[in-house]
Amino acid sequence: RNLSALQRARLQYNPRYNPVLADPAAVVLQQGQPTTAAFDQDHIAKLFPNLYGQPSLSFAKHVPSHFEPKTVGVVLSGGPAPGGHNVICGMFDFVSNLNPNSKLLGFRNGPDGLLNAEYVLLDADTVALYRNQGGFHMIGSGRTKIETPAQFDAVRNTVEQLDLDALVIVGGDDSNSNAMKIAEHFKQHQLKCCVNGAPKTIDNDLRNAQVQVSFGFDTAAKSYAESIASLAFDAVSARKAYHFVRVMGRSASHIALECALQTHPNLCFIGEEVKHNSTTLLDVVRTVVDLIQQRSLQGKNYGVIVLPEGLVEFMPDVEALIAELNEILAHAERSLSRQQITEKLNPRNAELFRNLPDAIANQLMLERDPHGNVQVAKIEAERLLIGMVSSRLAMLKKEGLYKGKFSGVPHYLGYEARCAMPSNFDANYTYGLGRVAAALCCNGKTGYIATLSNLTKPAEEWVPAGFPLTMMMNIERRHGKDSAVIKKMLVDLQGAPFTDFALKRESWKLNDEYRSPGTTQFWGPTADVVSMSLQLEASV
Ligand code: FBP
Repeated sequence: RNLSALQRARLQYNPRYNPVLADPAAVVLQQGQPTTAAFDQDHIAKLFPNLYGQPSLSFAKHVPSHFEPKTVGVVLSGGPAPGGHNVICGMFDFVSNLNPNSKLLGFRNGPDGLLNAEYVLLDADTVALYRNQGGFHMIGSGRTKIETPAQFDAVRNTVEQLDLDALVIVGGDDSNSNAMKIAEHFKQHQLKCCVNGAPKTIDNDLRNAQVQVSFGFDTAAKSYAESIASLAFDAVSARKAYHFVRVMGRSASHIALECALQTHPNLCFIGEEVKHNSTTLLDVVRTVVDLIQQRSLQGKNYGVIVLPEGLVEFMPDVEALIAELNEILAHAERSLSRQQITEKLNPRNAELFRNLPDAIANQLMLERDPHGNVQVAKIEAERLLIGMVSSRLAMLKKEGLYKGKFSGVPHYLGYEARCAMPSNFDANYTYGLGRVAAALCCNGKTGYIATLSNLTKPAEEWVPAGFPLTMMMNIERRHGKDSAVIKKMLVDLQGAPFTDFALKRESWKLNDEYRSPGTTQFWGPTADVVSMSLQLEASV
């Protein structure tokens, strides 16, 4: 096969994990205290009458016992994240070690595979091709949401038809919330099939007291930070342009924050702070213009500015516009022109919408994803800012208040990192999560998420556990209905990573303190260095 030297070398890498997970037949799960939910306990208890309140589970080693062969399914759900293949490898090794007659079925293209019983039997030769490799293409992924009674019935049919003992859903907060609903549904229908989840998303917002990090974040942030540092050094070398870099991260700015900690850009917006301070689009533009004016007084007509892709939704004026657009678009029976939409908006939103460049207005009108999210990946906020900053600087120039030269170069760092080759951290983390998820399944546990904690220590000391998904849930309004979902974790403005950033950022504005973390390393002294966010969080 046409593999690069690095791909071949990574195929040989043996992920490291806690020895407690080494012999599948010797793993025992010890029950902790009964649990409740993050919020809205009574409501959630009513929605999950069969599974609410299950105990947390810790892992220990015992005398090995005999296990009958198991048939386990796996689904990759949502956007790809580095390490997905290793979850499957970890599961495969665990179930086939437990009993060589066990089977692992990979459902094709996300939840659709479950609905349509489209799957592939994963054998040792297939799995061997994907060890420590980026991408989700071993079985594919998808964003279909399982929500209607007919869809739940279809999933049940598939599981019964294939006589599945267990199913693992690898996904973000929405997919894991769905895993819990499927687990409850199966229990209610007295199916033997267990359903458990694994925490995936580069956005790192599936996080809480139990889940220390979601997989893929470490690699994706490293990959973006490498590019941002290169752009920063390009800026200071060529001295002629401002690079406006939008990075992925839909509802939370964890990626932007980590990239800022790694690279020290002149400016980085954190969506959660923008929201907290009620910073409007015009305020954001003014902040950028001030920076450019100040730097030009020092002869610096260049720089690097980082923004999270979710920024548009955090600015209260744009957020209000998007909320009203969501309503209008959800209830529209046919497609509406920009003019027709403008007429339906309240006067304040209409004015903002009218003043937006055509490209951005069109991007805001795009269809929402199956979970009701605005597709912020397609909203070119960096171009919007460059346009608005440029007009304001032109005005200031006329008034004699700005004498510099401005050239803004837009960049979007998004999809290129979601399938990057997983860092050692993500390779170890996902392989371990796969083994933990398989252990939960093979020991008859259902409605749990697989976790590993103590992640700033060597991988052999990471602590495996299973926590009931209901523990992380609250009630949120989705599509006009109350729904039990896992609470997303946004950037905590009191937390250690943001505090560290807030202390240092003033000095990055005018001084060029750019920092290069370099390319993700797989060997050598820096190969196992974890994200700064994780290090800072663990240090408190
Ligand atoms: P997940 O939450 O499914 O992991 O996806 C997150 C993400 O990568 C966001 O950062 C981004 O906005 C979005 O996916 C893009 O989604 P799509 O692939 O549907 O364009």
